[in-house]
Amino acid sequence: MAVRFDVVTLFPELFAPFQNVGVTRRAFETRAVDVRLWPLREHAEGVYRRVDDRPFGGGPGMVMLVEPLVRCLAAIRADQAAPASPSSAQPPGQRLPVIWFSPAGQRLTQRRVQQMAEGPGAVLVCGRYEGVDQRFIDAHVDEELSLGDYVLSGGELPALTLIDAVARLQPGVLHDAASHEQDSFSDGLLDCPHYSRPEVLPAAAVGAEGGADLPVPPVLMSGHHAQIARWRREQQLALTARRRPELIEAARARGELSKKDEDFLRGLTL
Ligand code: 4FN
Repeated sequence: MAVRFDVVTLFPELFAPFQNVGVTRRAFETRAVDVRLWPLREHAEGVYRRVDDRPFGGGPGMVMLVEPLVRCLAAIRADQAAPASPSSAQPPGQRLPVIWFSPAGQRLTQRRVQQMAEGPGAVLVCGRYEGVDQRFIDAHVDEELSLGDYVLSGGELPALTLIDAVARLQPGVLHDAASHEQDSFSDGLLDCPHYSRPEVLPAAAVGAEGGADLPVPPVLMSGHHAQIARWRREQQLALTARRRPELIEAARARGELSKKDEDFLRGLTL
């Protein structure tokens, strides 16, 4: 089933470029991911087409108004029930959840991305200014998602992040299916280091004139597939244990560390 994203935003032009480049382009071309942009300003009224106003109680900044958002959401619901362009009618009774991006939300995880990649999609509401009138969130938002703890100027980049992460999981988007499984994080560990040509990099190529040349780790040139797989696994384990020990703990809790892995980790000096 296609994954449909209805995106409510004051800046729809931010979304177009992402649909035309890279591995995710195929997901949009094949309509495996169907992004529909809903420019919020079109649902504003009056000569000034206001979408924001000053906060009651005072204070700096502006707040997004409920009413344009509610009118926009009604238009989305109508289109989901009887789409102007086909292929994305929701099965009757399906109501795509409304997601609001904010630092108050649950952190977006690969697990949630995988769930979303299986469909049917969501309405993504992108905030601007200081945020939205709380009554919109209370009445219409099903889920709040956050990318992390920093100040952003809007929810568009979080929405694009989610769309990108979902798009690349669609069947046929990554070149080989193995890319999925070997992905860092499909096994919950950080990725191993990668190397390509040349086999020996002259020191001068990295600006270290007179220093030692830089060979690729010899095991990768050995042609010994089992040893290569073990080396990569151990590189993953070592990097993850040092940088993101909580991910080792989580993998252990899921029963994903072998006896060999545990022995390796025990011998590791952090
Ligand atoms: N940000 C914090 C505290 C208070 C406000 C903000 C903030 C954009 C609409 C929300 C930010 C970060 C990660 C959405 C930040 C995210 C946003 C996100 C976001 C405009 C209102 C706002 C976390 C630093 C304590 C602005 C921190 N993931 N307000 O950034 O939407 O999704």
